[in-house]
Amino acid sequence: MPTPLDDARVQRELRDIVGPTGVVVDADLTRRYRTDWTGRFSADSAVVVRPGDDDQVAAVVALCGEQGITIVPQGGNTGLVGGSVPLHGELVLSTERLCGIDEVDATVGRITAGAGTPLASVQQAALAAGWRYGVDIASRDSAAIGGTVATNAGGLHVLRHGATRVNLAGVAFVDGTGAVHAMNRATLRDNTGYHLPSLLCGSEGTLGIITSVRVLLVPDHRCRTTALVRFPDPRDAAVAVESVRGTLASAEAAEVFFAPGLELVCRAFSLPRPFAETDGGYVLVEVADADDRTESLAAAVESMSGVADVAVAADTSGRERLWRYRERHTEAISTIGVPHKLDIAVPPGTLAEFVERVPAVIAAVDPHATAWLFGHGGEGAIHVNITGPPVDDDATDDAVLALVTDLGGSISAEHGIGTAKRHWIPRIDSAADRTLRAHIKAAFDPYGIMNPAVLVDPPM
Ligand code: FAD
Ligand code: 2HG
Ligand code: ZN
Repeated sequence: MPTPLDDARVQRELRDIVGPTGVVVDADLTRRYRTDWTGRFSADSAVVVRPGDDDQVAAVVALCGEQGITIVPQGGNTGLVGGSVPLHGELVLSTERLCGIDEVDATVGRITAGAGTPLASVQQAALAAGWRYGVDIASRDSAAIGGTVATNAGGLHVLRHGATRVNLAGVAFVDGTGAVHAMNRATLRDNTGYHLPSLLCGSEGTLGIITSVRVLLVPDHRCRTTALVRFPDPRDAAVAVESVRGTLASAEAAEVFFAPGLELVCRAFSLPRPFAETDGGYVLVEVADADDRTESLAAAVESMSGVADVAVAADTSGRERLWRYRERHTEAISTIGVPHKLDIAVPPGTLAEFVERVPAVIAAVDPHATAWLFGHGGEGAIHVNITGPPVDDDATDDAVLALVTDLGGSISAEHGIGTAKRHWIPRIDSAADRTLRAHIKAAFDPYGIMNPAVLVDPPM
């Protein structure tokens, strides 16, 4: 069925706002904007609009409001929950031209950047100023800083520095009516009522379009040591990774993965096995401080039960060699098929039980499915990737999420709800919670045009 976006007059008006190269409709050129990173979520066609400044964003949103055109904001399109692609004929509003570091304050440790700036550029600007940005994810080269705010990205250093919301000092954004809001206070403290940047953080494009971001930086601790520890019994690995938070104040990462994932990574990227024996579970711990904390790391590993092998590195290339076994899981899994991705968390003390039970829960629904487990075990957050089931068959996903909720866990610890998990919102939120979410959305987006298929379910 034709939509207002197919109307030549509307496309002309969009070109008038963003310039002739700012609107992309050619099927080959739009492919990368309309298929998600995993290949699981894809649209047949798209109109992509690339504004170059806040006023252009505001004018595009206002036009969409008038015409009843829905919008999917898009940064680097590395999101893993189907929230960044136009699955229902939405206009794709790409932030890629809102790119660049606007301000680096090396005295207090603060950076302001356009929403489309790659996360890696923000990280590099922080290092060049003698600081570090506390958020790091493996998609750093492609993910945009605005996208990391919109998803409240977590990643590898949440244990020490928190997820994006904790590191966020301000945003500029355009709401669903086309009004521009600059929430970038110059002060380091701000307690003037509702903290709207925090609300925009994790909103997944449902409240407005973030056009600029200000983040706070953390000290650049140069003394770093990484240990990779193998446990023949996977349950020991799950218990050990959870213990790091309480035993090692200088820990910046506590990650976990298991033998099948390690084997897949080694096979996919022709890497040597880290140890002669490979069965069981692995914990990767990194400490960072102004002084060398290798001894505390050694003491923490010593206190873990069931350790069989340990590899330690304090130099950059050695640490990277250990990290790749963990970081390359996502890419390795994509070499064998289109995965179903879950990013759950379970309450402290239940990770070992979850890890033990989840393969059988998946097998009971689909005996041919394979589960891949890895993630941020230090916070009880685990990625369950499932290969085998057809892309549109949610049965195994639902079985895992049912186990998670039975254990009192969270159905999203990092990646958000998107379209993939939206059908779970009525199962986890009360009617009162859902009404409140719908009211918040309506306050920012009264015409209901901002990513309407994502996160917030329609008012009851
Ligand atoms: P997109 O994919 O473009 O968009 C994601 C969502 O945010 C969509 O709902 C979109 O509408 C919305 N959005 C994007 N930009 C804006 C904006 N400017 N204003 C309003 N809404 C917007 N995530 C983690 O949390 N931790 C990880 O460790 C991690 N590792 C990853 C590793 C790999 C290899 C990959 C492929 C992904 C990983 N991710 C991780 C997921 C993903 O990179 C993050 O969710 C990231 O924050 C998304 O940023 P993006 O710019 O690509 O956003
Ligand atoms: C990670 O921690 C990312 O590596 C991606 O959040 C997880 O691929 C995934 O499921
Ligand atoms: Zn993750």
